[in-house]
Amino acid sequence: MKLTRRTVSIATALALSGLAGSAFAQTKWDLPAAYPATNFHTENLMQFVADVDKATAGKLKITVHANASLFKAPEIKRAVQGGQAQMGEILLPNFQNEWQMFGIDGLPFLADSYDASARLYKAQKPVLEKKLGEQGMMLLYAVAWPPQGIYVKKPIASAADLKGVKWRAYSPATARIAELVGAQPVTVQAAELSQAMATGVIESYMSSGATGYDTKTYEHIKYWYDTQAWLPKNAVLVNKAAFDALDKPTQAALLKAGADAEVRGWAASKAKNTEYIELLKKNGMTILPPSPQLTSDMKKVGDTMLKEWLEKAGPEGQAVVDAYKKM
Ligand code: PCA
Repeated sequence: MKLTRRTVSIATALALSGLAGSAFAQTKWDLPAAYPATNFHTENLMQFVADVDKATAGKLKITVHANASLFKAPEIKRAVQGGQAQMGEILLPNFQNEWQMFGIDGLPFLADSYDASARLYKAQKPVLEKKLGEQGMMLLYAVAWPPQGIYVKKPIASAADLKGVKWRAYSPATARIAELVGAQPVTVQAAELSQAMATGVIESYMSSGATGYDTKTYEHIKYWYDTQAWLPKNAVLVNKAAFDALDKPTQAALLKAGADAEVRGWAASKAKNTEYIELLKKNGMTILPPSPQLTSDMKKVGDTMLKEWLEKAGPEGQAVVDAYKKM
């Protein structure tokens, strides 16, 4: 073929932009997530994906599979580890039984505000990154859910009022809370929560205003006690081999978009918390502060759980708690 001036100039342009040879080789990744498309974590993921698309000029296309449509919440971590998905979003405390440190942000009243939660993340992050690294993954970013309160059908004055109640758990820690207050735990992930309420499988649970709104909890449960007990985090993971297979500019674009998503996600969580609570009220839910008795009962539950956690987590856990308390 005789090279015209035009083909030469296109080839030169491609070479200069670093796209030669791979200009049409688009990389496609899947990103399973467990929460609905309208949830603020998922919206943040969509923005992240758009940012990556833009920064790589369409070279890395990531598809978000919301609402546990590709993998169920407890399966996402293993899918990323095994490379069935190149990325995934998990709820860290879901994996506490595998390694206690995954569950530190699921303990009641260890970190019960956005500021405390950000400090706990800082203390936890080095060991979290190390552990995920050993498992062939990278922590791209993590964002806290809004503070957790108690959804319950009837007004409660103390933890004793939760005895015998069918209680939805989403993690080992939320199941342990049920045991400690004498409720009956059933583990149900967010994607199945609406149905579990509709069929009467559960009548109470602890979670954020976000999940109460996402799942239309107000259609079944009328009270939410704003205990602000803990702020569990979602973490976005990347399979390390998939990351290593990307070219350097694409890797840099992914890391930059991830860092931006972390900042944006924490701000959205905070701002949306107020919005979600307003939306619950608008839909007929009564939002109440916990009574001093209920607060002190729940704090006692938290103390017991921290003690149990430290026993299992050992010196590594103690070191993270100590580092956090010094911050
Ligand atoms: N919503 C998720 C986890 C924490 C939260 O606020 C859920 O209830 O499943």
